[in-house]
Amino acid sequence: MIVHGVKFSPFVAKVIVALEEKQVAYTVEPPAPTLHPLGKMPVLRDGDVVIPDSSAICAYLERRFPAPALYPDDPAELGRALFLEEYGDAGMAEGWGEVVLERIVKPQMLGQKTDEARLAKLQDVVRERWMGSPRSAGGSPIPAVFDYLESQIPKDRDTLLPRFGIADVAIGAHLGWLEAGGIEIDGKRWPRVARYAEAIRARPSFAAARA
Ligand SMILES: N[C@@H](CCC(=O)N[C@@H](CS)C(=O)NCC(=O)O)C(=O)O
Repeated sequence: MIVHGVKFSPFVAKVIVALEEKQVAYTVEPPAPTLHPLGKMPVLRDGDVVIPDSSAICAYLERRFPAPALYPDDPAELGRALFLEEYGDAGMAEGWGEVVLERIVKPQMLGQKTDEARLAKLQDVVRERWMGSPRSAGGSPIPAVFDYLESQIPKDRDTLLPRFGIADVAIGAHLGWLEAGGIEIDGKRWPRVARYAEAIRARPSFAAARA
């Protein structure tokens, strides 16, 4: 099993966490943009099988290695888990790619200087989405990411659904943007998010995705 990508991408982290949870052996190799029709990472190679996209890969891994299950059997729980995965991949990830490009990729990988003024504007945009009063593309008020997550994380459990699964894989991975962007969770305002983020970060599969 080969995962093409770099570990600091939360989308790559999703795949690594799923492989770790299922105890499948894998290696991480450099991004392979020619294997992805959108030039993105991750891409999974399993012999002759090539799968782009973290969600497609995780669903593939579930069928290929059914235990332990990461997707609920119950239809309502499955619907909720898949929405939370999509919320992470779309709602949480939005805007971060450019922040990481300016803050990390340019100086550390491309040998280019960070455009500090551009970075500050990009960071304001993600702060507004995560902690402010954001609106949808159509102008409707929507909950800030931290407010929505606070409403979804149970008071007394460190998994979103009764059992650890794809929702935690995705939401946990996308909480990883915070580190890349230099944003801390205010535990007084969002106590459940702060507790959940700490618990998920300590899980061995997530530690392996960072190592
Ligand atoms: N929907 C895709 C999103 C993947 C994605 O956006 N990956 C980013 C890295 S975080 C990427 O490859 N960006 C490079 C590019 O777009 O050229 C997935 O779930 O895998």
